[in-house]
Amino acid sequence: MAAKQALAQQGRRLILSGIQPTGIPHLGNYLGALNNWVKLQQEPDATTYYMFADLHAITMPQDPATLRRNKLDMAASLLACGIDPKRSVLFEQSRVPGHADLMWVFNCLTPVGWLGRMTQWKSKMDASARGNKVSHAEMLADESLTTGLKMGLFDYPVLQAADILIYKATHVPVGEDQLQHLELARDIAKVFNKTFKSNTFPKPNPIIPQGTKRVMSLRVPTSKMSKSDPSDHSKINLTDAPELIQSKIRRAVTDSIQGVTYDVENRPGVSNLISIYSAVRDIEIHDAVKEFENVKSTQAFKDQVAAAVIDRLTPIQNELKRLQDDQGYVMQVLEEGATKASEVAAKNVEEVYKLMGLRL
Ligand code: AQP
Repeated sequence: MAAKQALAQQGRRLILSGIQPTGIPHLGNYLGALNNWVKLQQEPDATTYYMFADLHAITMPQDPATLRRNKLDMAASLLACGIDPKRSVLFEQSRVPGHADLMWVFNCLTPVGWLGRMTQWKSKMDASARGNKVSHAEMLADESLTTGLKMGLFDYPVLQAADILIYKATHVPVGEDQLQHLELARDIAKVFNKTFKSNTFPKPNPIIPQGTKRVMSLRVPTSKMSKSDPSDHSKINLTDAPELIQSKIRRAVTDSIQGVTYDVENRPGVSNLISIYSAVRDIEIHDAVKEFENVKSTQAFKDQVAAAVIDRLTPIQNELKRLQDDQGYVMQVLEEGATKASEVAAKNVEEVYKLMGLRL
């Protein structure tokens, strides 16, 4: 029986990904991550774990009531986007103690210098403190440049490594901005295996989804669309009503050049809208550009993009409304997810503790 099970596991990919419950997911989260999560859970060789990274969310200040509401909205949104609890383990990170347990073990193995080089904590610092010329090392050495840098924010790539390795995940869907953290997880896995002369952890590989779009802000199209952007007009939330989507896209920053052409460098706003259009319609960029060949005005172009976005989001929004009225079901899914994830995590933490001599 065990041999049969081992055979069935061979060549399987164990995939883990997460999203921070820091607000309503937006079109960027959907096109860059969630849509791909739904596809991955349908692949026959994949076991998929998807989590709400609530412990990561608190690396920045969070109002408790808002965080609670965001978590519920996020759960309903993920289900509405098509995450199927029969195919995927959907769970809250903070419900599985193994993440923090393993993080502590990894903290005791990870050189501080590795974390000093990570770009994320620096990017969350106040722009004036970031200063282009100040290196990571210089920043860390000068307390006045890192006011507000909490240990959790500095250390969260180690928690990310624990999130991945606690399930012995072999694959992690990531955006390019997260590759550095995945590399750190691979290094930590290597250090652990070497220190304790074991093959406990696989080296997780990135899945960089083909054709996935980095959706940019509608207000500043050179920055990515972000949940925490204070301007609501910079993003399209999955819950936005059709009229609001149309108004946000109509007001999206473009340029005064005639016609619709794709040129990310010189026409970031127009290119972002083309890219959104091609993604929601599941067509190639050059086919999208062709469709706009005879468009009469910028407003007509924007209205066509808005109509396509609305078309794509309407079924998700209908399902989301239904789920928001069925909180009992959403809570039950999360309960079952936490139970399944905790079983696997607890077993793997025990294996680690035994190897390290923490168990008698
Ligand atoms: N604009 C984007 N375009 C494409 N993909 C994106 N993702 C985020 N923004 C875009 C992808 O969504 C997944 C979940 O991201 P996250 O919520 O864990 O954190 P994030 O990347 O920091 O997303 P936000 O929206 O910018 O959140 P805040 O404002 O809270 O920091 C990831 O796979 C991410 O690549």
